Amino acid sequence: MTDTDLDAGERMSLDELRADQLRNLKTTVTSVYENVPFYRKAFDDLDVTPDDITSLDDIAKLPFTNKQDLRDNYPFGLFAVPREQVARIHASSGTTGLPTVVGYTTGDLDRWGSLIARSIIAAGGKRGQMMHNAYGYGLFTGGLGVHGAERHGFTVVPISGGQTPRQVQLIQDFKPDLITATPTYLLTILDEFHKQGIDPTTTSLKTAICGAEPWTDEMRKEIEQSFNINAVDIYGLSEVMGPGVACEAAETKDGPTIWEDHFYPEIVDPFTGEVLPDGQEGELVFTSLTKEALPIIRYRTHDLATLLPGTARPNFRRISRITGRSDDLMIIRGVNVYPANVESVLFEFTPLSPHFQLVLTRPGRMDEMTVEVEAREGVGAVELDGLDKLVAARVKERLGVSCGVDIKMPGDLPRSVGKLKRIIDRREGVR
Ligand code: DLL
Repeated sequence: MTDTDLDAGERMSLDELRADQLRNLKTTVTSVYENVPFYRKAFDDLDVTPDDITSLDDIAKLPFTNKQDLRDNYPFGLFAVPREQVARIHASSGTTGLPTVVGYTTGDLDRWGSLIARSIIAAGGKRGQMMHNAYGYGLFTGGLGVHGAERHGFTVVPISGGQTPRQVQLIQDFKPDLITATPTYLLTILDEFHKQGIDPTTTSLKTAICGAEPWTDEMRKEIEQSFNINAVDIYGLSEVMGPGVACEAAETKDGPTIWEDHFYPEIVDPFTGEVLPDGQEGELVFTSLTKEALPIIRYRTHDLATLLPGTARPNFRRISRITGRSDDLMIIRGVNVYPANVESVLFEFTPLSPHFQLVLTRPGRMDEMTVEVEAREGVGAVELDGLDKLVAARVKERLGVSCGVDIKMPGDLPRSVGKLKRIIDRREGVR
């Protein structure tokens, strides 16, 4: 990484960055006030106008936007430009209800592509390299979002998710330097290497850029060692843009750097909405600064994280790894647990593979959680004897929650081709 690899946005001084952010915040706020009836009403309800924004701190005067607001204005009600100026539509399915629909002008797509290139370079990629893109194509922002790298000097292989034997073949034949996939799908690809008898450490791959779902440093180590590559974390969400809102730098691997010249971050108390100081954990909130088709004000992500000072890009703050989404919070006998917490514990046990799911039941009045986890290939009965009890005891010790543990044979659990569903909810009448 040399200074010449940095783009103009990354080279701004802190003063220039703050001035740029304020200028773009004012433009964004004016655009939504004038063009989006939903925001006009929300601003009027709070008695705030674009003229009230004279410093970045004034952002706290603005209303929040929730996923439900996108649904209430389905499909195009929050767009700030005429539909004819929208060049691309994406949507996120969500588990219930209407999808949330997002749109991009050609300018938005250009900026997105530049941020993808910036992310790949931060991740350790170099222009001229080939990228095997195994994020799903279609309405999901992962595939087509990352694909934007093709206009910035990268060769993109648009394989999408699925057809796993073919993924292995194309990695072997095309010899890409970079791979993009959810961490759990990368594990599925890893299994396929073993199945085909190919040593995954011998591929051309140097870097994996993984995101779209929570994963732990333990999982990173598993991926890095199994493929003999670097693995970095990329974060994003469709309502704010898609992949590339933030990305980790290869040299520090200390949490995704937020591309703050385009997205202004805040952390708020998830219950009261009060803005919290940097360093305190809470819900991530983003305001877009440069989007035209769907500018978004103080979007409540439901992702729980901490804002940290910049390192590899000193002027841009980082997010800690996402602990979990508030939607994935399980409250087991009064104790809060996220799947990632369980993932960290399971990695302590070498006979266990990284393939696991959490089954929720409610046999009586209380919720119960059973950890279903596969043994690693080749592990014998002796090593597994009594291991379920040891794992349950360790989960209790580390997370404070009692659970059942059911150790499965390799291949017994469903595999991911994209975002993995970790929580299987079998509680009657819940949700
Ligand atoms: O998942 C965009 C994306 C695609 C990001 C590819 C990275 C790579 P959505 O489908 O709208 O967009 O889902 C967004 O996924 O609010 C988080 O809960 C979760 N998420 C995304 N990246 C990460 C990450 C894409 N690195 C939701 N770590 C977000 C943890 C992540 N969770």
